[in-house]
Amino acid sequence: MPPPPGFFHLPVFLEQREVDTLADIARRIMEAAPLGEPTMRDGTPLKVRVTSAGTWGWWADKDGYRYVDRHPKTGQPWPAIDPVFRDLARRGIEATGHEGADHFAETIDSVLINWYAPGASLGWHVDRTEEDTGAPIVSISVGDTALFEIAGPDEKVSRFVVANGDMAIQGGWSRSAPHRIARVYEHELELGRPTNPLRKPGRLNFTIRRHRRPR
Ligand code: MD3
Ligand code: FE
Repeated sequence: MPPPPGFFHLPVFLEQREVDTLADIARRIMEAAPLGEPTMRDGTPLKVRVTSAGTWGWWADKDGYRYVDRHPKTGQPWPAIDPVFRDLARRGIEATGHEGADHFAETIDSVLINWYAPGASLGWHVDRTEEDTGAPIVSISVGDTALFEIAGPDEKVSRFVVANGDMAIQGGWSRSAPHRIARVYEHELELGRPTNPLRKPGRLNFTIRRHRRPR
C-alpha cells in the first residue's frame, strides 16, 4: 500500500552519531522529567512510557489526554527543547519539499518521548490533543526496530518497518490518520544490537510537535 497523502518515511535520515546524541539528550531529559505511565480515563495503563521537553508536555491520566506546562509528578517545568530538535524538524520538512520548514522549526513547543520496553506497543489512535492539529508531526526512531501501521483514506493500512535513525513526517491528510505501533522487534538483541544506542533493549521515539497555534 502506498502511504496516505502527506505521510513521508525517510529511512536512515540520521547518521549514527546524531542518533547517539539524541540518546544522550533523552537520558538528560528523563533525569529531570522522569518517564511516566500514561493511563486512559478509567485508569487502564498504556504500554508506552512518556516524558517531554518544551513549553508543553503530553500527559494522560484520570483527567484525560492533554498538554500540561509542568511535569505532573515533579511539579517542575519540562526541560527546554534542545536546538538539535529544531534543526532536525527543519531538515525533515525541507526534505519533503514542503514550505514553512523554518517557521515550523521556530514554533515547535513540544517534544514527546515515547519509551517502548521490549514487547510494548501503542494501539490505534489519532493525535488530536494538540490545539494546532494542522501542524505536521516529525518523528524520529531510536533503538530497536518497530512495525508502524497507518490507515489511508480508503481505510487500507500501510505498513512501515521503523528502524534506528529513521524519520517520519505526518502532515497534510495523514496528520489526522489513525496509526499505531503494532510491535517492537527484539531481533537486534539476539544479533548483538549493532545499532541500538540505548544501554538496554527497547525503542525510543521522539515526536516533534507544535501544540499551540502561533498567534
Ligand atoms: C514511520 N507515536 O506518540 S510516531 C504518538 O513511534 C505516536 O512512538 C508512534 O503515534 C511512535 O502519537 C508513532 C510515527 C513514526 C515514527 C517513526 C517512523 C512513524 C515512522 C519511522 C519510519 C516510518
Ligand atoms: Fe500518534
